[in-house]
Amino acid sequence: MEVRVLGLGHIGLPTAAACAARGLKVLGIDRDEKVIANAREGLHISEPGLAEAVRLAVASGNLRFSSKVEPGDVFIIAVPTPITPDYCCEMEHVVKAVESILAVLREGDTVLIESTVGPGDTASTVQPLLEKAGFVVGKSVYLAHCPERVMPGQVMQELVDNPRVVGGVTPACSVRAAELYRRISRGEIILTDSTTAEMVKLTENTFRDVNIALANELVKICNHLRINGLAVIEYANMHPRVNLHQPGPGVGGHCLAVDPYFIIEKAPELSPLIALSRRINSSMPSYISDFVAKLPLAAGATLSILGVSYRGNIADVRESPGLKVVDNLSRLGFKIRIHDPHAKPKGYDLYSLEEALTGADLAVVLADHAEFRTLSAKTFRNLMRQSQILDTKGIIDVKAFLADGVAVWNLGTLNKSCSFFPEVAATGKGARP
Ligand code: SAJ
Repeated sequence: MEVRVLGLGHIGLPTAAACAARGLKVLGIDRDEKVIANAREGLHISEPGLAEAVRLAVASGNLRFSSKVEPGDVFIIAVPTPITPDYCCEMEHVVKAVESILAVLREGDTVLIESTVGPGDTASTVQPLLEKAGFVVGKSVYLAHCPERVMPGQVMQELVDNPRVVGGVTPACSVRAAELYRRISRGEIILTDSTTAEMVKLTENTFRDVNIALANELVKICNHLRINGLAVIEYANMHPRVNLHQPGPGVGGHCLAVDPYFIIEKAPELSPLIALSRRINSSMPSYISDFVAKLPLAAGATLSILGVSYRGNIADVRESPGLKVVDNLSRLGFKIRIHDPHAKPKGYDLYSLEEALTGADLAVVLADHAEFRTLSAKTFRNLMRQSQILDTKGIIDVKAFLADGVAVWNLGTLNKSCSFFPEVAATGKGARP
């Protein structure tokens, strides 16, 4: 089976390496020569195990790279589908990628769309491109949507272990598409239609976005009621059928912060809950910066920002709520010193932990990197001018820090007078992010 992977990004490159590791002959294709040069080293994406997997695949002779499409048996489309300014799914890259294979497509070939698209898009946008080129989809070529569902940071393992939903535009397409996934996946392979597969993917991320919006709304309500919202969530999650997610500074990344809009686009009148959840999560950076603005800090005080990637332990800053908080705080006139052991956002100055904390008036934790979980109260106390922390990710042991002379707010205690037992500030452990 000769596989062609179009788009060597966060999904395409790991997928190409995973296919090659299973003995398939793979050509990774990208129109950007720089991406191809980097891909050979497995370097342009920071993902544990990826560089090594690419190196091994290239050394085995199973993985090659090119900017030109070649004939093959299976074409995997893994190009970006950004969101347009009016919150729709931008299909331009998918269309161009599919058009680029038409000249080499042969009878019996399979085209797999892994890019996240709106419900119905594979059948309404991609199928006509193949038909216009003279193919009969489901007979002379096969077309399916098989969404990627891997978590950044554990992509190499999840690519192989996660179940795959294979949605053909005809039943024959599903059967053909499943052949590839049976070769590379240990997870269950579920056969369905393409619109269902598209909706499954979007539903997974929308479920998380709506759940997180509820958690964020709950902490706002609890701060208003002067009770600890993190404790409420932690204790409620002890019920066997409750699974509230973790409140935080907002929702980032290119999945949860984007995918719900692709559902709204197709049924705006029917999706008020999904739309409202997006608005609630998008309001969180301002909720955090408004709180900081109300603290008795001197004008131009120095804030030490711990973590700006959109999620813990990764370098990705796409749609990062942490950076939105930083931008708000800069506009308010605070001096900002960012420390992030993973991310290197363009246009922002970065500092070592010591530089960031020395002389600072408030530390703001905006990403739950593992490195921050082991910091001691002493580090903050010794370096900061005023040793106080706003922990938006619920990772600081409030009780221990308070006992060690460091003031801590978290999302459960933004209304400081709320704590009935100030030391019982929940850790957020009960939430299952
Ligand atoms: N977040 C919270 N509270 C939580 C969980 C997450 O505020 O309880 C925030 C994170 O901090 C982050 C954002 O939400 O800013 C997104 O985080 P995430 O943990 O959902 O991770 P993603 O977006 O990197 O990956 C998701 C995953 N989807 C699901 O778990 C259903 C992943 O499996 C998908 O492959 C990926 O989206 C994708 O590509 O669609």
